[in-house]
This record gives sequence, structure tokens and C-alpha cells, in this order.
Amino acid sequence: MMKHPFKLRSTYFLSFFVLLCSMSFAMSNGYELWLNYSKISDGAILTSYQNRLQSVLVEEGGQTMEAIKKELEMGLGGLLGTEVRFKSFQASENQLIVSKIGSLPKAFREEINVDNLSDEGYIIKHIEKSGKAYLIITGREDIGLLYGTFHFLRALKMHRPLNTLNVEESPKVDIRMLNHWDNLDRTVERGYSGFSIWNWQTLPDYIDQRYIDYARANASIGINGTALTNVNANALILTPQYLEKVKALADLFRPYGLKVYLTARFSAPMEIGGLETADPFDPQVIQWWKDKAAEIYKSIPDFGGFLVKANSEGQPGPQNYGRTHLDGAKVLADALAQYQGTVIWRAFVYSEHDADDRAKQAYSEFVPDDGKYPDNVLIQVKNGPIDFQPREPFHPMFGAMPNTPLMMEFQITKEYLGFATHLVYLPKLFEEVLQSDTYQKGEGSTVAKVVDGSLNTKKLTGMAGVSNIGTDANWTGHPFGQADWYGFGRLAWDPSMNSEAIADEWLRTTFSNNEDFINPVKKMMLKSREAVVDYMNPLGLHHIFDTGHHYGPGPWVGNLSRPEWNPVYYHKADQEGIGFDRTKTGSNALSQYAPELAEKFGNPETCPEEYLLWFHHLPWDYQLKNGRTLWDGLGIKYQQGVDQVKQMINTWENMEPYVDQYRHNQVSMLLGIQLKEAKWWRDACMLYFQTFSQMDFPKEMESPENTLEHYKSLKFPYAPGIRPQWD
Ligand code: GCW
Repeated sequence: MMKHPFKLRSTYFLSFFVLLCSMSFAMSNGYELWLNYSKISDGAILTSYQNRLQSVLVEEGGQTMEAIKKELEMGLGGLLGTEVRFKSFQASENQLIVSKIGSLPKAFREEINVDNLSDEGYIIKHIEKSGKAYLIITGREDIGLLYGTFHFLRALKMHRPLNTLNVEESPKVDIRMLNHWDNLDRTVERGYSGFSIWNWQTLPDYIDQRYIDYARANASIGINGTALTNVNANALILTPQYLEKVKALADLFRPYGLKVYLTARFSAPMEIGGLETADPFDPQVIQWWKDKAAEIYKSIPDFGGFLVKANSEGQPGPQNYGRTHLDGAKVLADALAQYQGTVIWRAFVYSEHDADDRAKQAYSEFVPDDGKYPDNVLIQVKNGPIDFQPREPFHPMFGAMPNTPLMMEFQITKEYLGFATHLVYLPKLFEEVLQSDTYQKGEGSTVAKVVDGSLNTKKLTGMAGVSNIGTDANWTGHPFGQADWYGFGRLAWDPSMNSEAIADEWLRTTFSNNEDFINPVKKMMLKSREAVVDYMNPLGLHHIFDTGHHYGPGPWVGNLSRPEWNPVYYHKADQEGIGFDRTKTGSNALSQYAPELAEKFGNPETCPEEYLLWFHHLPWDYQLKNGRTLWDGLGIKYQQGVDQVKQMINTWENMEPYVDQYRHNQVSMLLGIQLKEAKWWRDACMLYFQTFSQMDFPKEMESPENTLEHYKSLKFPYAPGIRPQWD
């Protein structure tokens, strides 16, 4: 990827690139992400590729075909270190051919079957003819060819042999999108990687190279939608002044297959429309949304639609007028329907007026209306019933709405997993959720099958990830945060992918193909998710973060106005024990799961230990499977988390020969912070829980480094990512 902020013309781009490649090991700041096209250093592989790719035929066409050409110029030019020769069909050369199926030379067309390919799908095939080897990238539409081109470049970066490359891919999910929680003032709610990359002040006239590189990066992993603005929405984004800026981005993104969505503030008809109400039953309100949709589609004909957070955490919504989520969603859906626009209505709702367990509330509000939503509405559900915790059981709504398209919402930004300073490989978490069995139609009814629509043959499917991108040089703050963006995209394309394969791809395309690097670092990534669970929220504990900013532990907090904003609400530690009883004797949240799961989770003996304190309040001396008391088990888990980080530090130290100095040093420093904070979590939580258990720490646990009073006194008024009204 081009070095920011230089904007280069392709004429002198290649020579710059060659220079850059020879230096990139020393100077990489990570801006290129997994699209770093430095020259392949393995001589044998390089020669074999150069020989196979003597010239390139790219079908003539519109903007997407132009984007393909540019990417090949950069990618092939960089990786092979030679100028790319674009030519017409050559019978005398080994050639790469990128062309839609209908435009392929007949002899090739006959060997390729696109019957099972979707419009976004592609085929990559090696074909030999008259002693020459051709590599064909084909599909039905231009966008499939672009995705295929990125797949091909990835294969080169991974040193894959081309003769055996035989790929047929179609995305399993329709809408694969990033949700940016970006505010118009460029702060990012729960963002830890700098400011928003959208410079609203200078748009539409100033086009930052970053916008294009953003589109390229997303296209390279199949992401096809982006909601530019925070779900805690500002209605101004829907005014002409801002829509002009949005149009500029949409125009830039279009060649890369990336559709723009906006967050719609439910009270917008009042705030920017001058109406006295936003009641979804009011004819003027209904008309206002219709007019707004018409206005948007006039300048952005492929506008994706609206993402809505309503009646949640103080946001306006239909319930302000005694209406339901369904009533609200219908009005917006109606306004967008004629343009094929989609309403993505979030299910993240809970209310201070509802005394019921927060984990149960979304289900109670949405499940009764299963099957009643219009066809162009998706209900976007967070992966777990509380809020992006290090570990949660899957959200029970996934098993309970067979007649409504449910869109998965993951959080790529690490609000509750160590911000941009902890190395935690999230695809492992995503995979765990997607592979969870809902038992909706018996065994094997995984969340992945609900999300990709195959379990109930849903018409519209989607997956969203709350972005971790900001203005930091490397986009994501932590160099390994890039893997979470990458992995999210790959899983949105195919929710059945495994996180290990994704880590392998990402490491090879971002750092090196050297096995001595790949193997230990991959292991480290795969274990990192369990480490954060252990040192923050072991054995099913959750939401014991310091409030507001969610930085560090705050299990003692119990003085906030809304009960469910207090960590004490979640861990319920007392002299007897610890944990949230969600069985029949407690909130009975378990009843929202299939009977098979309710039974398994309902009994502490059969409940997996990682969910123990999520579903049960148990005595401190409760005996765990390994024979130790619950109290000892907690301490041991906290210690294991800390030890795991020590091991990560060890592993990384040995990786110095394989990584450029800049990124090696960055990760080393960040791991140092991670260790410090892991110990902080262990010590603060164990000291606090000890005030209830009154038991000695297990012998395996290191002694706390400070007193409980010290940990309680820590304040972080300027911790990043918080929105002002939450201070
Ligand atoms: O996790 C909570 C966050 C809020 C966020 C909210 C939501 C955008 O702390 O910052 O608001 O979830 O998902 O709507």
C-alpha cells in the first residue's frame, strides 16, 4: 500500500515502490497493512512467478476494472519487482487473465463453470493450452474479479504454487460491514487508535489517500459496507451540508464494492426537519423519512441504508411515543424499500425502568415480533447478551427468531479487552461464538448457520464489526489489531472459517513466510484470547470494568444511578459466594436458551467452567473439576492469565530476527503494558473479592503488588474513547 501521506501517480510509482521495497524491512510503520507488496525475497519462488506471469490481460471496463489494473500494477510490480505488461490475449506467453466469464476467450470459457457463483463470487483457475500456462480470474461481475484479484495477490504473498491454485469462492453473507462509532467532531466512541479517519471539515474537496487505501483494504477481505457514523447518532449527518461529503466518500468507495450506510437518529425529523414529533405513526414524520431517502438516493444511488440505535442508553426511539421497535423500523424500511435500501435495527436495548436481568431484556423486546419485520430489515444483535465482554455465551436471540434475519454485531475495537494496548487475537472469540450451537433445529444449529441464513433459508444476511480504525499511522494502534480487522472480514465472508487459518494468512501477508516466525507467533495469537479472559474475567465473571471508560478493573463500583451500570450488579459477591444466578432460582435467563442448553448450563456440575459464574452464584468453597475450591480456582486463573502474557513476551523477544525493528519494538513495549495491566487486574480483583471470601490466596498466585485502597484510588479522567456525556 502506498506510504501515507504521499500521493503518487503510477508513472513514477513503480520506481518509488522498488526503492521502498528494498527498505521496507527497516522502515515499515504498518500503514500498508496486509497489502505490503515488497519484492519476494525467495529467489526460486520469485523466478517461478516471473515466468508464470509474463503478461497480464485485464478486461476493459469501468471503474472497478481500473481499480483491478491499479492493484495489479502495484501488487505484481512490487512483489515481482518488474514492470507489469498489460496486453491483449497472447498465445505465446504465460499469462494472467482477469475477465468476466462472458468476455473470456471461448476456449477458456468452456472449461469454467460459474453456475454456483454469486455476483460477488470468483473462480481462479490454472489452464494449460498449447504449451502455455494461463491463470484465469473470472466471475459474473466486475466486483467478483476484484475480490479474485486480491485473493490471487494474497496467494503470491503466501508463496502458494500457481499450478495448483484452484479456487471457487462466493461470500456466504450478503452484508459484510464495518460500523464506525465515529463522531462528527472526529472523536471515536470506544476508539483507541487516534481520531476518526473521516475529515468532515475538508470533505468533499480534499481527498485523503487514506480513503482509497481504506476501500482497498476492505475490498481485499471482502467487506462491502461501511456505516460511517456513530450509532449514538448526530442528525446533522443527514443534512445537505454533510450528505455532500458522504457522497464524495461513496463515489470513492464504489469501485471497490463498498456501500455507504449512515446512522439515522430517530428524532432527526424534529432536530433537522423542524417537525414537532418523531412519532412513527405521524403522517408528516412518515413523509419526512420518504423525502430524506429520496434526497439521499438522488446523489448516492447505491446508498446502503440506515443503521439505527433506538431507545437504548438514552437514545430517542419509537417507544418515546408508545410505539414499538417494529413500528419504528417499518417507517424507515418503507422509506428505503423502493431503492433496495436496508434498515439495520440494533437489538442492543435495556432499560433502567426494567428491573429484570439486563441479559434478558433484548430477547423480551424483540422475540415476540419474530417474522413481522419487513423484508428489508435486519435486526443487528451483539454476539452476547450483555456487552462485548471478554467471554459471553452467545446471545439467546440467535436461537429464537427463525423468521427474522439476524445480523451479527462483533466489536473489533477492544472496549473491554485492553483497548489498543493488549494483544488479543479476536477471531478466536468470533469463531467461538459462531461455532456455538443454538440447538434451534437440533444439534448442529450453529450461530454461523443462523447468521449466514442457511439454517432457516433467510433472504438477507449480514455481519457487522465495530471498527478499530483511526488516524494512527498503522490504522489500529496495536500492530496486531490489524489482524482483528482482517479476521473479521474473512469471517464475514465465510463464518465457518477457522481462526487459525486466518492467523496464518495474516501473519504471512503482514510479516513473513518464515516458519520459525509463523509457528510460535500463531500459537501466541491463538492463546491470547484465553489469556485476557483469565486475567480479566475468569470463570464466567463479566462487566467488572471500571465504569464509563471501561479501562481497568472496578469490581467495587456500586454507586451509579442505573443498577445495571454497576459491576456489583454482575458479580454479586457476598460472604456466601460469587456469581449471577441466571437459573430458575435466579433471573432464569437460561429459559431463553434451547432446553438442551438450559439443562446443561443450569447445573453447575455440567455447566462449562468458563460460564460458571455467568449462570450460577456459588459458594467460595465450591469444588471445581480439578478438586480445588472456587476461590483457589479464581486466583489460579488470574495467575495463569498473567503467566500467559509473560510467555507472550518471551516468544516475541525471540522474533527479533524476523520483524522490522520498528514494529518489533512497538509490540515489545505494548506487551510490557499488557503484563503490567494483567497484574493490576489480578491484584485488584483478588484483593477485592478477598474482602468477601476471607480466604488466603492460593499458593500458585503471586502476592499482590499493591493494596486494594491503592487500586481503588486510581482515576483516569482522560482515558480514551469515552463520549463526553458518560463522564
Ligand atoms: O458497550 C456499550 C458502549 C457504548 C456503546 C453501546 C452500544 C455506542 O459502552 O459506548 O455506544 O455499547 O453498543 O450502543
